[in-house]
Amino acid sequence: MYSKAIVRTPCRNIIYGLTSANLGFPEYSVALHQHHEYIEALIECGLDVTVLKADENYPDSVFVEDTALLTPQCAIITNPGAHSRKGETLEMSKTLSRFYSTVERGTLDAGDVMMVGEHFYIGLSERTNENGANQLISILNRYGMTASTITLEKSLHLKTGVSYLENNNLLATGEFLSKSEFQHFNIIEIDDDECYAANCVWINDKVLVPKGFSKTKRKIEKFDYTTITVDVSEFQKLDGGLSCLSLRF
Ligand code: CIR
Repeated sequence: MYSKAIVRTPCRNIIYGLTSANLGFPEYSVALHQHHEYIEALIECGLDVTVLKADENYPDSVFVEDTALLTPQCAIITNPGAHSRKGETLEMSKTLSRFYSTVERGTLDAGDVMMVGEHFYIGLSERTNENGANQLISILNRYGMTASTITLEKSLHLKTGVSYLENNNLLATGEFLSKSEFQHFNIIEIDDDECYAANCVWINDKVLVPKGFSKTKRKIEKFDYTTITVDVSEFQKLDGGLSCLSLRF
């Protein structure tokens, strides 16, 4: 179960955020409104939410998930793969020291890391390389946790295409459906035309689902989860999914 979350208010410069999506520029006022609704959804799941101030120096800074990996035993500050995002970790590091006594340091985007109990799957992507993964694995091992790598061929981040919903249930789409490493999960297959919704978030037996993906929502509800729909269209324009908008712990 999670009790807390950290988010960061989108900045006006969000329109300059990194993207490959071809969906146009995010509308700042809509992004702010959607972010507010996202926070409401986290609160509805029982989380105490820390909201960091917008930082105009970092257009992508609303996507806090990439800046740290939070585990029950330790917090690991990352070194994001995109040059324009590297400085985002400074403030996150300060914030996390309020909640964790040890803040370790790794070299990767945490959007590439999926936690399944005490095991972590690390995507090798354009943003996370083997050195970064190995560094993270040795940190996790020191705390009695394990990790393994998965090579990504198409997706930006590992969690762009898979989400762990606890109880051995894994949402997956595209290249992840056939990965041998995932075949022991109950795979809930997300169709190509709803692939964005493969990034959902399990929080305390509820599942946040992006608005506009009704087939995925129905599939998740068939597994007896209560879903909460959140509109994140402005963040989708920057390749960001639901999970990218918060750190949960
Ligand atoms: C980026 O390219 O870094 C941002 N525009 C999107 C980051 C999305 N984060 C994630 O998938 N964990």
